[in-house]
Amino acid sequence: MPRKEIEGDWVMGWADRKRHMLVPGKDQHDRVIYGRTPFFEHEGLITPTDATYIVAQLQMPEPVHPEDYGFEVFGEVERPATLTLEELRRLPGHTVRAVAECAGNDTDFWDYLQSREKGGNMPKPSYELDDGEGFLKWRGMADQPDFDMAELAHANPSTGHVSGGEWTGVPLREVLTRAGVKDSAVAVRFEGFDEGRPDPTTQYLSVGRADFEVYDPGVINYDKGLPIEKAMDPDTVLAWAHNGEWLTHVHGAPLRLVVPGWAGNWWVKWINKIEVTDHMPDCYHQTHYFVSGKSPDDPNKKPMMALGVKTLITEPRDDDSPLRRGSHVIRGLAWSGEGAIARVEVSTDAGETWSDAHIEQHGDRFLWRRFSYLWDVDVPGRHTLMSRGTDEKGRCQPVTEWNFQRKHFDGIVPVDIAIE
Ligand SMILES: Nc1nc2c(c(=O)[nH]1)N[C@H]1C(S)=C(S)[C@@H](COP(=O)(O)O)O[C@H]1N2
Ligand SMILES: [Mo]
Repeated sequence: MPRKEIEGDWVMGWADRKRHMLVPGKDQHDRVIYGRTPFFEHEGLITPTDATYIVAQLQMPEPVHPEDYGFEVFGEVERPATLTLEELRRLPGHTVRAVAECAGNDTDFWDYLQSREKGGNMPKPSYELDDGEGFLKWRGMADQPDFDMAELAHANPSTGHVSGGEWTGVPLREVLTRAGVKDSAVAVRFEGFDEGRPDPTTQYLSVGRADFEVYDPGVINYDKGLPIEKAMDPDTVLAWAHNGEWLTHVHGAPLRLVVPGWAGNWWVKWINKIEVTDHMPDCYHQTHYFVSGKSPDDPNKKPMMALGVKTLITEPRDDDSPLRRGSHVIRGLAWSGEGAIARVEVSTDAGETWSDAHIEQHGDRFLWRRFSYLWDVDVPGRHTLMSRGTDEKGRCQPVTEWNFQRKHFDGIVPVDIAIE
């Protein structure tokens, strides 16, 4: 195994190990707007803030000073109100630890697993962090006259859009209850103060082709309409703090929504308005973008919500090969969108047989669990390692069906190890 670099920054005057940070992707104004998490370096469950992935669909808005900040609560409520951060902070608080995963995380693995099953030769998508340049290359490309989809296809690595975090704020239901939600409430629409026209390139990239019409809503504010049941869940939080510190601007300061178990796009950042509605609102990123279905013109497209069940082997990795005969630890992370992980199994023979792994249990339903398995191997040659998770609801990996946008990937990704 190559020796890992341990020299890093000087912290409080002393040499330290290397700190793992995301590699930021910047927009044309040099604002950090995108970044992937180096989760292979995780030794615990909480992703440090500087390593937490970043996605902004429209633009990076101008920051709002917390003292100038307020948001409106209106619609199907008895007492519409404008709340400041100070007022919000007087309500009974709540801290939730949860995995945040972008719906598009690992999207290229849909194709990889299909190719592998058919004996094809698509290379395994890389988990390596890039320099953030790939992101810049495709942004806005669909609006260029010489736009070429083939060139674009795998322009941007899809991995690393997942982090574990601790979020502190107030349960959304505290705010809704105080405002007097009416029985007619069906959804709660959150609107961010970021605005822009959704880049059609995003959808071409997601689907993998460009021979269909992308719905163009024009300039919009980012918004989502959360169904009232999930809005009233005690773990759905309006958060102003992240990992023990004030929320940073890129992650949605002064206030963002935290929806444990549901894909990142529900976690609306930079909240400006909270509108209780008596119908499901037609939000671009809900009705047109983060949807399941068989094709772009499938009449049965549906908004995607909870994540499936997922495990990821973080150790060993394909490029650790060859390993010596003997005893090796297989280690990884497991999470689910509908509750705690109850079981993780590991296979060292490409899925022929499975054995239970050790799970580091804890009390946070929506935070990932570390698992490990001691692998004794004395047969040289190629070995294929796999892991699969089961959650407390009995859902077993993989859960999510293939969909044309290739969102919510939760397939079993094999790790190929050569033993010498
Ligand atoms: N206002 C607003 N909220 C947003 C977005 C956005 O573009 N604007 N992007 C969403 C998406 S797609 C994801 S994956 C998460 C990313 O959150 P993070 O950048 O804090 O990791 O924020 C969500 N909330
Ligand atoms: Mo996302």
